[in-house]
This record gives sequence, structure tokens and C-alpha cells, in this order.
Amino acid sequence: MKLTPLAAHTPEAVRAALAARGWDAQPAWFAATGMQALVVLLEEITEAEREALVRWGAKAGADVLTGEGWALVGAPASRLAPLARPDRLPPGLERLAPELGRFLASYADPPRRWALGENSVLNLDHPVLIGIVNVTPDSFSDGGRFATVDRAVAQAERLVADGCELLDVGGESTRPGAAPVPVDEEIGRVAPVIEQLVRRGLGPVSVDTRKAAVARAALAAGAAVVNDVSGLAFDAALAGVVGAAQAGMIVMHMRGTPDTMDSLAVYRHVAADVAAELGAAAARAEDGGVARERIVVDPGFGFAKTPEQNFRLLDELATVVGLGYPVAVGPSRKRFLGAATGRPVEDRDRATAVACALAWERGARLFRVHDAGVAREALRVAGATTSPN
Ligand code: PMM
Repeated sequence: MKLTPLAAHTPEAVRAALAARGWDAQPAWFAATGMQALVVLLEEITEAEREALVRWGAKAGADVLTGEGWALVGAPASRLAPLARPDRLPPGLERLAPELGRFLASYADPPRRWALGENSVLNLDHPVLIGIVNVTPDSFSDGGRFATVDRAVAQAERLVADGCELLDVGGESTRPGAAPVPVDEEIGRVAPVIEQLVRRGLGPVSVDTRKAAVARAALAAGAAVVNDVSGLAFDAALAGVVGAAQAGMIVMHMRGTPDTMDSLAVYRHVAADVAAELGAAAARAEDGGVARERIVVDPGFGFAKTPEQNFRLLDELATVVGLGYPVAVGPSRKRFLGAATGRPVEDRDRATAVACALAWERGARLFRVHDAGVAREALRVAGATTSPN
């Protein structure tokens, strides 16, 4: 007898083993994804549900660890699948089917496209770079707006030449201690830049703002996406503005405001807590009128997270991917990368590229970067190792 251990982290290994033995592509893929091991955490369950789960686990050969009000269930996807089917569900577990069904459906068939606007779609079958165009003119005071617009356009041209498929224009710094920017000032910074980028065919463009009034002006200037770092916690009117314009939306996780967030970096289990809070933020977007297929979620690296928490979150990114929305990440040049490498902020593009590649491998599809050159190379390599399923 000969034994070959196969890679368990990817269905590709089982698919290849079956294909090599004559299986057709589709059944081989289904069988391979079915053999993938999954673990789900169930909370707010009753004592009766907990007992039903333990009984089912013993019969089905699944691992079930439980405590008061919770259960951890580990099994191959194919064994969990009956729990998502109302007709095959063991008695007492009726409340489980809808949520589990939603998760398994997005696990087997993750979103492959992001609808930005009426006629604009980004394909997510490859890593998508979002280039950062910051027009927070710290050094800019009396030079007039053209200096800023010209500089922003030049930066945007570089980013597009380096492979960025979306440009994110921001006019308000989110650093702790940054001075608040009045709405008119923020509009005055971003709207002329967005207009120019769209006019020159450098779009699609996203606007990085927490404010409904700024989003409205940016959308009027041609933006196709609103990127809200507050996860719709700052301005209740923002979702309505995005929904009415049928624009795309990035909903990012943070707690508090840039001034208070560092003191709020306390989690029971950072990946699970961030996913739950981000899921609630995405639900706010949907309730406010943003269509599900227009929403992307972002775990918000560096926002209300310590370096250690950022790394845990990066490693456990699959929990955020499990929400079923496409996932964007923005590790670019952030402090946690400096903590690991000892490099200053201007020398963190290699670390950024590695973080992006790891995030791709764990299911992220969009990558917000200051410099696209190195990240693009890293993501090309990472993308090439992932089978197009
Ligand atoms: N980070 C910053 C600003 N905007 N938006 C998203 N979606 N994700 C991020 O991680 C993010 C963001 C802060 O970084 P910067 O000030 O260097 O742009």
C-alpha cells in the first residue's frame, strides 16, 4: 500500500486526485469542495438545540463541542449540508437551516462580481487593486486647488499604469488626532479631483468619506463607489444616498472614531467579533437601500485593533469572507506591518504586498494600496496558485 498525504487547505488537491483518475471536472470539483473541513460557531442556542446537535454529531460523525448557549461544529462540508435543508433536518434544529444554508451557498459559490453602478462591474476572479489617491493637503495651503488636482491626477495615472482598477479618493484624514474637516472643505478637495479622473477615463472612482453630503457631491462628480470607514455608524443618511444613486459601497469595520478607536480595541475573539459587527454594518447598508450585490466589506486593518489583533484578523480572514460579501482589505503601510518588520512607513510596500497575498489566499478579492507595483507582483503570484473555481 502507498500513502500520499494531500493538501487539506484547498479543494484543488482532491480535485486533482480525482481528475487524475478519470473523474469529469464538475463532479470532481463538487466532491472536492464537499470534502473540505468546515467549522462553524453557533451562539444563542437553546438547551434543546444543543442536545439535538450533540445527538446529530454522534450519528453523523461530526465533532461537536458545546457549552451553555453555544456549540462548535466541525465536519466536512458535505456532512454539514443536510443541516441546511429543511426536509432533511433532524428535529429540534429548525432554526439552523436558513443561516447555515446561506453560508454554505456563498462558500460553494462565492460572489464573482461587484456591481458598482448601472453599467459598471468589477470581476473578482482575479485580485483587484484599489489605488489610494489622498487629497488631504497637509502641506497644501495657499497654492490653489490646481496643484492638488494635478498632483492627484499624476498619482492616479501611475496607479492605473500599475494595474489599479478602482481609484479611492479621500479628503479627510482618519489618523488619530487629525483635525476634523468641514463638509464644504472636504467636497472642495475631492469633487474636482473625481471630476478630472472620470473625465480622463481613469475611473471607476470611489470616494473615501463618512459623510452623506460629501458622498452626494462625489457621486454627482462621477464617483461610482462610496467607501465608508465608519461602517455607516457616522452618518445615518449615507446609506440612503448610496442606495438612491445605485452606487457601489465599501463598508469598513471600526469602532468609535479615529480619536477614540485605540481605546476600543478589546475583543473576545477578534475575527468573530469583527465579522459580527461588520455583518451588522452591511445589514444597515441593505436596510438603507443599498442592494446586496453592490456591497463589499472590509475588516478595517488598523482601525480599533492592536498589531496582534490585526495579524489574528488577517490569519482568520475566512470568518469575514463567510459573511458572503466580497472582501476588500487595506493593510497598506499600516503600523502593524511596521511592528513586524521594523520598517518606517515609507518602506512598508513589500510588507504590504505580502499581507495582500496572504489575504488573497484567505479569500479577500480587493486590495487598497498606496503603491501598486510590488503588491501587483505579489498578487499575480498568489492569484496564479489559486484555481479559478
Ligand atoms: N484605511 C484608511 C483609509 N481608508 N478604507 C478602507 N476601505 N480600508 C482601509 O483599510 C482604509 C480605508 C487609512 O489609511 P490611509 O490614511 O493611509 O489611506
